[in-house]
Amino acid sequence: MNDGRRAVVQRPQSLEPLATHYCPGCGHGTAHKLVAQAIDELDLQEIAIGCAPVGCSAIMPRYFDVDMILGPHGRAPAVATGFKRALPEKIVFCYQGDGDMAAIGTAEIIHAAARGENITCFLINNAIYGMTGGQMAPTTLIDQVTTTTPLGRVKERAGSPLRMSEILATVDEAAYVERVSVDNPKNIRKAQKAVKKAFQYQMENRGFSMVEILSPCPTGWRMSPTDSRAWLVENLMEVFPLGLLKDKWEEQAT
Ligand SMILES: Cc1ncc(C[n+]2csc(CCOP(=O)(O)OP(=O)(O)O)c2C)c(N)n1
Ligand code: SF4
Repeated sequence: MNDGRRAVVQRPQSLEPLATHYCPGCGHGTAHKLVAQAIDELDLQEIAIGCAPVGCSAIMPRYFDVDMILGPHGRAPAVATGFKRALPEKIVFCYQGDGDMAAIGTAEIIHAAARGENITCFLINNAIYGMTGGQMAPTTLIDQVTTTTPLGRVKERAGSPLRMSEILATVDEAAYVERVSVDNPKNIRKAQKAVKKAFQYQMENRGFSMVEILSPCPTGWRMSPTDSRAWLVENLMEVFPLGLLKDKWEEQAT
């Protein structure tokens, strides 16, 4: 703006001025913005290194104006470990879908947390494999219809949804674990705080942090963007309740 007024809403400097390939109503765009805003606010653009996943957000290095690398499916925390150990002055983050983190990448994330790696991980949980056509993920809800569970996920055959945040919160060396959502502006503001805090913990050498972000996938869920937000609140949040699961530093202080 050149008339002396400041724009209220601006694109974060850490995001390229590009339209994304995400479907209408997809939560990845909002999650990207939250990560980029935190990078801007904490002045990390020159020292951040992002480890992108395989999944719909595999193309995210194109959207971010920070150093990024694409890890093999599920391996982002292992790649991030290497970067952080070799370049401890950098701020290293992983961004993973639930299929990426909770299926093929289960070992990498749990062991990164168990080692207390000083990295920041974001889990974008849409309870489905978005990119490959909407198959069941470990996070898929009981009775949820997917292309591989056309009659709904059956517990007796396919088990129950994995709650990664609850699992990681039990790991001794994990410092900070919180679950947030991008379904409405109020929750997006809370998510923004959590994303920023996770980066701050790394900056302060406090250890492993993870923020799980509940995120709509209207295409995979076969719903409109509006209906998918309502479905997220009514169903996903029931199984994946929002809130702080662990803050080792706050616990130690009390
Ligand atoms: C080693 C390997 N196995 C399987 C695949 C196929 N694959 C690509 S993306 C994906 C799942 C993506 O789902 P998710 O991580 O939940 O991300 P979303 O697309 O929903 O954001 C799978 C199984 C692959 N690319 N590489
Ligand atoms: S398939 Fe789902 S996760 Fe992938 S871009 Fe579309 S809405 Fe987003």
